[in-house]
Amino acid sequence: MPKIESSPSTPTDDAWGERICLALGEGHFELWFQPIHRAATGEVVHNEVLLRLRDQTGELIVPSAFLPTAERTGLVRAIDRHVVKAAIDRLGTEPALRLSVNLSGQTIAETGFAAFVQQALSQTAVEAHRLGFEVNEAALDRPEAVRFVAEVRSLGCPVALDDFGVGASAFARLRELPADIVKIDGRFVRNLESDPVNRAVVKAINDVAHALGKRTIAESVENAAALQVLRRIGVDWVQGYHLGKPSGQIGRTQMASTVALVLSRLAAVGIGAYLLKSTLGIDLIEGFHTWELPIQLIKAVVPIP
Ligand code: G
Ligand code: MN
Repeated sequence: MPKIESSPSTPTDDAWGERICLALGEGHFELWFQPIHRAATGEVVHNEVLLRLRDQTGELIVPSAFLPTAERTGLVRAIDRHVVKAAIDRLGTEPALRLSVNLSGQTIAETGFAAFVQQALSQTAVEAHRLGFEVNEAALDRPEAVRFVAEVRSLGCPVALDDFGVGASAFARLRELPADIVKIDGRFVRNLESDPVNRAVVKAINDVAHALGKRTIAESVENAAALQVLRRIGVDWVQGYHLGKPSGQIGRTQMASTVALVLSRLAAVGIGAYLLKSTLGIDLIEGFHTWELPIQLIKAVVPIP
């Protein structure tokens, strides 16, 4: 357990501090997961790790109950290390899985945390691109935090700016913020279908992020109408109760999305082959009508007699 910085603590902090130390020592923290889907196809691209504390009565406690104490006492750094280690262990057992882990400002400003990540990855031989991090813009006010982000990005870990749009940052700052992904804050997304101002905000963030070469995620997608609007705007990925609630199980691509994905890829191949033949006269398979290609491909995938 790392040395904890002392700061004025309250009786509530003392009680929660003890519970947190006990939970770390005895394994009472659980990783929960919420899937992030490709907006166009519904396919699950990765899962966000969300922490839960299981108390002695079996009740689940959400981070908003214990994080304020953890932040005040510095225990949040031990919690973040625990979560990163547990996430990497999970990645080690599932080669196709990708996870993103939330980190606090204190953790990413800590000297040696990037080295901790690098060592934990190399011990388990997990590829860095499968472990992402989510940090908020306020955390990046400290130069040490910016250095951490540069270090893990150079290892290959994707970094997302969490809850973007509600902090103090202007678009001008987005250009300087070192991140691969922008997560559009859920407050702009929840009532998207009925609020034209929020639609304009989401479109603006999405356009600026794309112009800067970053991917976008809309958080808190709660209904089909909001998802429809996000697809029209061109947001890359979506997350929210409408698509998948946080759960103890990893979120996976549903069968219907898999079928939609296979069909859309087949259609793309068919259209590509048709364009090749009609514009360049290139026949992919001699004596074969290009319009037959999607049918043949479907037959290859689905066993039709
Ligand atoms: O700040 P961050 O994006 O890491 O917060 C994730 C939190 O948002 C989690 O606690 C999760 O339970 C919550 N959340 C996830 N999806 C939804 C949603 O569709 N609606 C609402 N209101 N909250 C959500
Ligand atoms: Mn997050």
